[in-house]
Amino acid sequence: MLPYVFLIIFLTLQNAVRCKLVYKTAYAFTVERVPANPDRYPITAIQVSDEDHVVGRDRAFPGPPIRARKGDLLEVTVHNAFDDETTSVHFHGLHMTDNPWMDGVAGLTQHPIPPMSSFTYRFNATQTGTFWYHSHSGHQYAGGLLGPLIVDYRIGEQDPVKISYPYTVDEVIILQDWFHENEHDLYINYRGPYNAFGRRKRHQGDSHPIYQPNYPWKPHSLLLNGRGNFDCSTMNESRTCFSHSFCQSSEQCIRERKPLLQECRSEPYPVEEFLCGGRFIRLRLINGAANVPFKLWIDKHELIIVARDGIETKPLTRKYVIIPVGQRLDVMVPCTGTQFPSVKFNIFVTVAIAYLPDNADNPRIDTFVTGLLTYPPGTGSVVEPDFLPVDDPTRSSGGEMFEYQLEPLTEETAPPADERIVLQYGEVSSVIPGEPLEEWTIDGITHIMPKLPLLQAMYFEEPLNQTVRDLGAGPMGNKRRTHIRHLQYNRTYDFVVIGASSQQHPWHLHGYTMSFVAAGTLNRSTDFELGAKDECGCDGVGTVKKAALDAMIDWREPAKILTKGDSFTVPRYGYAIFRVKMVNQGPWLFHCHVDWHLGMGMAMIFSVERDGRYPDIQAPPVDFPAYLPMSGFRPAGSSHTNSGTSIGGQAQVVAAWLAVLTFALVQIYRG
Ligand SMILES: [Cu+2]
Repeated sequence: MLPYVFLIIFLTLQNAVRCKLVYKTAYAFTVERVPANPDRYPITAIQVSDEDHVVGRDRAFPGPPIRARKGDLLEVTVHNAFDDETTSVHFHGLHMTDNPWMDGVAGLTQHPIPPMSSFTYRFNATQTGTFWYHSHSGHQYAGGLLGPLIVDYRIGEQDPVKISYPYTVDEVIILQDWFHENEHDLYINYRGPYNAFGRRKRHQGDSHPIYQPNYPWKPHSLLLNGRGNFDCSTMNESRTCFSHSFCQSSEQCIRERKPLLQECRSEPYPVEEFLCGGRFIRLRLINGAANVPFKLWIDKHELIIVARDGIETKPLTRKYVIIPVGQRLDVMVPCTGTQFPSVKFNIFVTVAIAYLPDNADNPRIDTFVTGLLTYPPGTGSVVEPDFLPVDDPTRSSGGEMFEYQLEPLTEETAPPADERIVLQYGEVSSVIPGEPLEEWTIDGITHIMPKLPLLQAMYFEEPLNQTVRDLGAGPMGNKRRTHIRHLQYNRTYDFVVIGASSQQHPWHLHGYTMSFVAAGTLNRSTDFELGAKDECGCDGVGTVKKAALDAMIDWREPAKILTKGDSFTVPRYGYAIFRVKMVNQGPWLFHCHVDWHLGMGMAMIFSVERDGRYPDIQAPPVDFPAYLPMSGFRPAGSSHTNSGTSIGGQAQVVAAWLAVLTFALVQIYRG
């Protein structure tokens, strides 16, 4: 009887992605575009595979789980099997201390990996918790280049979560928003420069039509561990989303259409199941979306939040959780469902309502995805849920501030800062032919990536003015250039991030975990100077007023830490304040994690320097993707005090030039 029971459990659960407790330190990933149907709708997508994890077109992604222990030296080889695209991989949340070469930001910390070549990321896992990896080239992560990365405590070290909540089942849920158009088309359609499809809006009281960006507000489906269940029989080619009547604008929507490549699959995928065995199940929730914050709840179960962004939190019991883009929440689910005769309970995932701008007329995004929490023996019916997502009684409670109640388990007070830096972001729109329809700025600057990866330029002491880009003024007075903020090594900063935007934004800082000491909303009318009229004739938002800043927490005083993390939300017309000691040298990207906004300049570089350079970081790896130096390579040891892993400068020069030569030969051969 017993083997039979196990067989049933196995058969029931085999379809779920399992982040198995298989620890490996060496991974060999291949990334490529493949025909896929993540939600039964056929489309091309990006597959990440390795020898243990080739799942084919029914589940092209998420990529293979990276599972390691603290202290492990990880080697992740990425083979670029795209026909004609470069790539790079960022390990989201890992600090890469003194080793910014491994941060994976194409154009900033490395040249991207060329097609049909490989590069091995080598780094120490120095933190524990739930992280993820994703492409930091183009918009590839929106197309599926992503996967989970879990670091456990060393053998013999005690995991505080496991002590408090003895669990035997440990699962990953990675969530995505998904479209039936590829990420290139979504991005170009949003950016412009002009709208070929006749979408337009009018100035108030003006009959002159102007074009507006078509932002991909409403995903076609949501994916849970790479799978959703879009029902093609419900496809509505005149799908509607919502509009902004205050601006007399037409609706912003990505339409549905019959699939180009194949027919939709008629039979649904089995719903992902997670076994509630023992007293608790640990769920590691990762928001890998390009755009939307998620809300997740489990019918008739409570969720105990125990970690956020890899930092253990004081346990907080909630009926639902909000997971903004880039964030990770670890939750313990008490397996209390045994009192019911049935054995399966719905896990519901919807788009958190606060995602929409405050002036949306019809604020409903009804897309959702489900999973199942299943009790042994794993067979049986699904319990009638208390309510469906469409009837969610807490639907309208925004959730923008959810993360600011997740207190760290141990650290309670942030020390005073040495300096406060205020950063204000916002958008500019234009209707000038040939220009993007919308760009984003921080302090008036639309970020453009440098000509040469800044890290290499700084390390090899290239002249900065030959490295950065400066394209002059954009059409709305915004400055288009490489946006660098030079910060002093070992100095503690207090950053105030002001959002002059009608929507919330999910920010991420590479290389650090920050301590948040305040967050909230501002008054659009009274806390900001009056800005120029926008393209609809409405009053624009100018700089935040000094009085509003003066009312904020004093940076010269210690402050209670509300929460810690590497990814955070700034509410609509709101702010967040974090403190961070700059202990990790290098050029670290600070950016909105909405992939479409990052593309339109919503980013800047925190360059953490000692004496104007990065003298204490490791030497670059010998097999780094080739780049052509502006003024020749310099031996790594000549003017730097490198750590013990430094390699001989001469060998490095030879290896780098060999790489350049090989790349050139490959190009000639391919051509
Ligand atoms: Cu954004």
